[in-house]
Amino acid sequence: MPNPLFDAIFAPLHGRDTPVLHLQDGRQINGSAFHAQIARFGNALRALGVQAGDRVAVQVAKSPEALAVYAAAVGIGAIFLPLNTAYTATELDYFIGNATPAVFICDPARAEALTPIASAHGACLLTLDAAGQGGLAELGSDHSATFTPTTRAASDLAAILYTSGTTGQSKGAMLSHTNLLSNAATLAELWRFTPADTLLHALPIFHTHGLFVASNVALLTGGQMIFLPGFDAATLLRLMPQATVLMGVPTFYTRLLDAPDLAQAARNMRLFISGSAPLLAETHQAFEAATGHRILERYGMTETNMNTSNPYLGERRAGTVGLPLPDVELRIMAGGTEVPRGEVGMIEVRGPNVFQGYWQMPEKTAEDLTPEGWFLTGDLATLDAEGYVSIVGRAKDLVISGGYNVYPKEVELLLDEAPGVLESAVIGLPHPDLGEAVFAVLTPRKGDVVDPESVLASIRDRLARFKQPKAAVVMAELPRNAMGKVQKALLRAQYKDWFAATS
Ligand code: MCA
Ligand code: AMP
Repeated sequence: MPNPLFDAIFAPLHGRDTPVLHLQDGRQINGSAFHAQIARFGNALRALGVQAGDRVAVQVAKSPEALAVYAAAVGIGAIFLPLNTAYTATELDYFIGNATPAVFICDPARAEALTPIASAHGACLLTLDAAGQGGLAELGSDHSATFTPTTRAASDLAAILYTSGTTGQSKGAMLSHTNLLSNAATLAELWRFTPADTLLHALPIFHTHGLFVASNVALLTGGQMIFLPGFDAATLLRLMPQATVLMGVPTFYTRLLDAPDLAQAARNMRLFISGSAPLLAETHQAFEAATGHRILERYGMTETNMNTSNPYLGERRAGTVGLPLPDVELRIMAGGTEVPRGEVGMIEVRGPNVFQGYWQMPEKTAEDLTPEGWFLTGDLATLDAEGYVSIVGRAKDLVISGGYNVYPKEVELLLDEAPGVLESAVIGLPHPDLGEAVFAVLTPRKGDVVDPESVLASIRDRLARFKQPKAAVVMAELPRNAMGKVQKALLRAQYKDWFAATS
């Protein structure tokens, strides 16, 4: 196959005269028009000199054109690198410096601020705004709508997605054509996607969930998407009667449950899917009581795409992430051996979905990926008698806030630099809307007085907003165990009701 991912997902759009994308304003884009847009972008990027294997970095608002850039980059054999729109210039400097893309596409409003970063790392800066206008669109309009994809092997890279690290340093997960395509095909079959499906798409398209799980699966099966710029409960309810499937993070579902008329809106829906963060069993039950639908929960990671899913036809068991996908091997390990059923260990997975390693970080790759191909997920889980996986904790120090991952180390490193702060501990606390919210405990240097608000203000421009603590407190010192390790579990227990009490 000349270009496995492009040929399977985007090439079939050529000549399709039915809609592929429906927009909030009622506009529809049919397959051939979308394919023409992809072709123009692909030809424009080629004309700029972008070659197979080059990185194409993108930090732009969600739009059909932004999705077309993904397809174009894959089509010309480049490696697509999407970046969260919340990242600050400081964070972007790291990503662009680490990935050294040939092209960096950003919002026109940020172009001036980001020009020095692009030039410092040798990237050509282009723009694209939320309405699909900007430098790239202008270039594209000069190019042909006829497109021949660049030949790629199944093992060649199609994308790099950065995932923060427990050391505070982000790592670029390298994903091959096979990684993405095999997972999309498996999910499409398991979840019974057909060309008759219309996916309500309200997730961002810079992470695995919205880009690979949602968009790839819907496009691979010839379906349609109602492509929304973000989540808004009222808009989702209004458009739900025209859709068949919704994919969301648990916050989508808790917010929908608060909305009136959910049951009426959900009447024609075929499937509700949740992932990226734990869905509370009580949310699952409340959703079923309100709509009659049992949410199908699945589990995955940036490095592996999806690993497990509750069944489509069998029992969707609340509080579990279901069974390993048909082509994914999963084992629960402790001390180098598999634990007996029911006991807690770390999830390891192996299969065509497992990534190719971290971009230019062979030592980090070796820490998480064994020579036999097992990926050490850092998630703690049990298996029940029927093989359902329940995630019970994380071996990695990670907070998941509204489906976004926040690695405390990255936040602590910045907080520790604030005037008067001796050290900090960042933890996740239960939050009624976000599931978990980021919270900081600060200790003062001897003789200093620390004002939590000023400390939080000092990191405001350096860290994406969703990573910033929603609240901070000062303690004389952090609790430590005999080894000197900060006892975050004690802090979590002490402040567990903070957001319940303040929201
Ligand atoms: C927005 N804010 C947040 C979050 N989102 N703070 C903490 N956590 C968040 N998740 C902040 C904004 O910075 C802003 O702060 C304020 O909240 C309101 O912003 P707004 O954009 O209006 O928020 P929203 O539209 O209500 O967004 C909440 C959301 C969104 C819908 C839950 O975060 C979202 O779409 N999450 C999905 C994330 C996702 O796709 N994850 C998948 C990763 P201020 O007002 O102070 O400026 S892939 C993955 O995890 C794996 C592989 C998997 O299994 O899928
Ligand atoms: P990411 O960094 O975005 O790749 O996040 C991956 C992590 O999200 C996993 O290692 C899990 O800790 C978590 N995760 C994803 N889906 C679920 C789920 N359904 N239940 C619990 N945790 C999940």
